[in-house]
Amino acid sequence: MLYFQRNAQKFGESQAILSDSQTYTYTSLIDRSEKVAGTLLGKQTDLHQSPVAYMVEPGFCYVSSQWGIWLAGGIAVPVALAHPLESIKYILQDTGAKKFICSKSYLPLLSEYCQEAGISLYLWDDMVDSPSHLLPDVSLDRGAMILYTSGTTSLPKGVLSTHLGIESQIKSLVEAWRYSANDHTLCVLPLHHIHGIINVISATLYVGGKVEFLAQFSAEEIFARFKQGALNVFMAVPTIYFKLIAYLESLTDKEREELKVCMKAFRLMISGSAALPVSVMEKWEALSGQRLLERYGMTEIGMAISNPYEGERKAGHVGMPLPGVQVRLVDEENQLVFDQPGEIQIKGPTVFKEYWGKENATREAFTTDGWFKTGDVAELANGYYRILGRNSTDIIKSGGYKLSALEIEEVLRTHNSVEDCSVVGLADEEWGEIVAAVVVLKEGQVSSDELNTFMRSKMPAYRVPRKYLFLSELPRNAMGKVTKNDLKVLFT
Ligand code: MCA
Ligand code: AMP
Repeated sequence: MLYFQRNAQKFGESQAILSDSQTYTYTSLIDRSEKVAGTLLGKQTDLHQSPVAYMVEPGFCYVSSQWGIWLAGGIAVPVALAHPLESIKYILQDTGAKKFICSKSYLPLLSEYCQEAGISLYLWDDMVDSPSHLLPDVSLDRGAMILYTSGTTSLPKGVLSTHLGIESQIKSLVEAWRYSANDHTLCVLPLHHIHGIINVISATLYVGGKVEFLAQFSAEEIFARFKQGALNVFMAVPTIYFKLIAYLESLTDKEREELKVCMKAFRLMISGSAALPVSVMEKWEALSGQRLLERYGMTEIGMAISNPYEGERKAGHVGMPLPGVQVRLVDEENQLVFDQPGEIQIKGPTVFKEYWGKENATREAFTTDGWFKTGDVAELANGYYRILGRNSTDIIKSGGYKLSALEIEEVLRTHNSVEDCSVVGLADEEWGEIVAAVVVLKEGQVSSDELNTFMRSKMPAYRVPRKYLFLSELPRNAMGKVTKNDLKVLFT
C-alpha cells in the first residue's frame, strides 16, 4: 500500500481538508479517491503508469483526483487552471494522456478537443458510482507525477517523479521543518508545481495535519483566515509576501497590530521558489513577528537547501542541504569548488527520474557520475549557501513561475508582423523579474496592444511580455548571438 493511503487510514476521522466551506476527514478522502480510481479503471485492473491529466479546483476535488489516479496505478498530470487550450493541448499531446478528469467549470473548454483527440473526459462530480474495485499493488519505483517546467529549451519539459522520489521529498521536509498532526496550513498556491503540491499539501497530509484551501490568491481573504486563529503554518513565494506587506501597510495601526498577534502565534512561515529580497524579509518580520525561513528548490529535485528550523535564518541565504540531499558546487570544467561561486549540483533519492519522452535532454541534465545540473550559481559562506543567479539569461522567474524566454520568443515569432524578437527578464521588486520583449517588425505596423492580445490567446497571461520595445535590428555579438544584457539596459 502506498504511503499516503497507509497514513490516511491511520488518521481516519481526523480532519484532512477544508475547502468549499466543508470539512473532509481522511476517511472521506480515501473513500472518494477510491471512487475516482474505480471509475478510471473501469474494466482494467491497473493503469500501468499511464498519464492521467486533471484540471480541477484546489481542495478536496484536487487531492482526491490525484490520489485516485495514484491508487489506479496511473501517473498524475495536474493541468494549470490559468492555461489556455493551446497550452493544455501541448501537455496532452506530450504526455499522450488518454484520460482527463475535470470539474464542471472546465467542461466547456475541454469537451470538444478531448472528443476530437479521443481522450476520455471524466467529470469529477460523476466519479462516484464505481463498484468497489480491487486496486492494483503500486510499487514505490513507479512513475507518480509529471510536472511541466520551462527551461533552456523552447518548449516546457515534463518532469517525471516516482513515488519513491515524492515520498523521499516529503520525509526530508517533515524531518527538517517538523511537520506534525497539529499543523493547520493554508494553501494559496497554484497546484501544478511542487511548492503547493508537495510542501503544502502532501507533507501536511503525510503527518495527519489539516490543509485549508483558498480558491485563488487574495490578500484580504488570507488575512481574514489568519484572524480566525486556527492556522499555524504558511508557505508562499516572495511576490505573495510583497503583496501581503502592501495590504498590511494600507491598514490602520490597530488592525495591523491585531493581525500581528495572530501571525506571531504561527509555528512556521516559509518563503521559496525565487529569491526573497532582504527588504521583504525584514518588513515581514517587523509586521508579523515571524522570521521567514527561506529555502531553495526546483521541480527536478524538490527542495534541496534550507535555512534551519532552529538556528539562524540568514537573510539573503538559502541555508544548508536538507536531509538526504547531497549538494556540491562545480566550476565550468565540472571541477569541485569550495571557496568561490559554482553551479549547484544535486544528488539523492529526491531527484526526478527523467524528462518525459526526452532521453537526450535527460542525459544532458546529469553529469556522467549522476549529479543533476541545476544551472543555478551559488557560493558557500560559513556553512550557508547563497544563490547568486543562473547561468542562463533565457530563464526568467516571475512571481515564483519559471518562464523560458525562448518559448515566449518562439510564440511571438509566429505573429505575421514579427520578423525577429528577443525576450529578457527585467529586475522588479514585486515580481522578482518581469518579462520584456524587443521586437523587430516586418513591413507594416503592429501595436504592443495587438501583440499582447495575440500572445494571451497562445499562452497563460503570466508568461506574456509586460513591456515591448520596437527596434530595427537586434544587437548581436561576433558569434551572431543576441546580447541580452545590452537589451535589458534599453528598458531603463
Ligand atoms: C499573475 N500575473 C503575473 C504572475 N501572476 N505576471 C507575471 N508573473 C506572475 N507570476 C499577472 C496576471 O497575468 C495578471 O495580469 C495580473 O498579474 C494579476 O493577476 P492575478 O491572477 O490577479 O495575480 P495574482 O492572483 O495576484 O497572482 C500573483 C501570484 C501568482 C499569487 C504571485 O503569480 C502565484 O500564485 N505565484 C506562485 C507560483 C508558484 O507557486 N510557483 C512555484 C513554482 P493581467 O491582469 O494583465 O492579466 S516553483 C516550485 O514549485 C519550486 C520547486 C520551488 O522552489 O518552490
Ligand atoms: P522551478 O523549476 O519552477 O521549480 O524553479 C526552480 C528555480 O527557482 C530554481 O532553479 C531557482 O532558480 C529558483 N529558486 C527557487 N528557490 C529559490 C530561492 N530561495 N532563491 C533563489 N532562487 C530560487
